[in-house]
Amino acid sequence: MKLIGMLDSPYVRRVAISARHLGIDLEHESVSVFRHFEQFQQINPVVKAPTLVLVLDDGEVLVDSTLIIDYLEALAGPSKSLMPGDLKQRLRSLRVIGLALAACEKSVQLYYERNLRPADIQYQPWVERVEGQLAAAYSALERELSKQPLSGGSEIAQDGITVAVAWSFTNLVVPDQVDASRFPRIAQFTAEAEKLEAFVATPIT
Ligand SMILES: N[C@@H](CCC(=O)N[C@@H](CS)C(=O)NCC(=O)O)C(=O)O
Repeated sequence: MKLIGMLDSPYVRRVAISARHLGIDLEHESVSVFRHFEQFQQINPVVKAPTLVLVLDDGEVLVDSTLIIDYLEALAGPSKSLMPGDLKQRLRSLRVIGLALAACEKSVQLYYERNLRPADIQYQPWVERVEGQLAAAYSALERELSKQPLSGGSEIAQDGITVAVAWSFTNLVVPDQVDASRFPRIAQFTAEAEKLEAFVATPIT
């Protein structure tokens, strides 16, 4: 199976890191949705990163990081799962992942607004709305971490992977939006996660 997309996409990176933790060997091809649009179109006409090419199944493709991870989880089997079996902990994990994915989405929207839309047609009320949503997502995450720390080190799970990937991504693309002193638990957790082998092997830049 081949994972298509750049590692500076948080969605591609969370799939790559999850695959490593699940013990699944994925071939990776760095194709950009912007710089290599036509090449990407040949692989997946919808041009969404990540795309997983299921080489053994006639080159069928799968999109959306969460759906790809769901498939990889099924391949790896329950003993390797990165999701808690306990219902209460699973709910908490889903809540944390949802917030981290919202932070990724809002960071992407701000990045696109700043870098793709010409400055003279940028719409400030929309920008402020997205900035507020991004801050709300990280504030809610910080509260979650103060209630219960995330498992890290060799125990890192899907919630921790997604939080760390999201925080590193926001710091890469819209660093002015995140002040580590306002979100100390997220910043500290990410600093530790970025030292893990799977993170080091899948660098964001
Ligand atoms: N919900 C999707 C979001 C994927 C996404 O938006 N990826 C971006 C790259 S970071 C992309 O494909 N952008 C190109 C486009 O939407 O045209 C996921 O989790 O995979």
